[in-house]
Amino acid sequence: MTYQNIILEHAEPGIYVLTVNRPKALNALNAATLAELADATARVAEDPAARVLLVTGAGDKAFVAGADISAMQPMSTLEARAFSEQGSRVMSGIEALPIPVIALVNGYALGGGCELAMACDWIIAAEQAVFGQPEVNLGIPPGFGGTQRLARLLGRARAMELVITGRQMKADEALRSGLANHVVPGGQLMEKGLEMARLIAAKAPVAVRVLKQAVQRGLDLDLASGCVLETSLFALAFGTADRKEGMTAFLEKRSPKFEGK
Ligand code: DAK
Repeated sequence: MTYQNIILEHAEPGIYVLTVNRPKALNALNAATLAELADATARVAEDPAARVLLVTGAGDKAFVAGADISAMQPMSTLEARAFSEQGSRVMSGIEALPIPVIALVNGYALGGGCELAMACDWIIAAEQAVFGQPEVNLGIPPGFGGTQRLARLLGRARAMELVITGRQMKADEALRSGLANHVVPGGQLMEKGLEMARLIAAKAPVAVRVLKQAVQRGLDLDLASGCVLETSLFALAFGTADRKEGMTAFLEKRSPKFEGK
């Protein structure tokens, strides 16, 4: 598939950058863009050498300003349902990638944009980033998982307030409320993302994948079951050559060289 609305770059070994690229519509998500995002996600998932995916928006104004309102306005209920399912599948596909996915939120992340950012494993925001679920102002609820992921990330009361009032939240509030992990000046966003991606890419790849699974799957389990899951994943990682290398390097007082085996 050739892309018209997104850019997928292999920026550095193991590091992919996915950019939603419709700056004239503030990178709003229409069906074609969602289809391209699904394709790009599958391509990254199929690359065994992939270590980290960074997701961002083109231009300095928007990450993604939401689902495309002009595409949604004439939809029938059934078409809207299919659109919502398509969007939800894309968000779940990103969430299910075996490698860490970091959202670099460079501007407006509203509606489907906030949902896309929340489907990533964590968010680094530019100072000018603005988050929100303003769908209520259009007479609809969020349709790509927003009510569910926001409540899980921020807790019931904060999420409820945001989706019901539709108010916008600036980067400093996103940081305070736990939606964003870091806030940096806009010009430093990509460098900060790459810096973190390089750090992750240098870790033992199997351990990183196992850690993502342990935290993500464990949150859906009770504590005892989560600890059983952790033990299984621990044993899996313990059997790798990288585990031997990591421990040997520590004892030999040198840096480990991990190979993903
Ligand atoms: N869709 C389409 N075009 C958009 C857009 C969007 N979400 N956001 C902005 N644009 C377009 C504008 O129409 C404008 O186009 P032109 O007039 O230049 O052709 C261009 O981008 C620049 O936007 P503005 O002129 O408005 O720029 P401003 O700086 O004045 O304002 C803004 C920036 C982000 C505050 C404003 O554009 C805005 O409020 N945008 C809409 C934000 C929003 O409401 N987002 C949520 C979208 S709804 C469901 C399925 C899916 C969903 C829900 C339910 N089911 C089936 C149940 C998902 C819903 C959403 O995400």
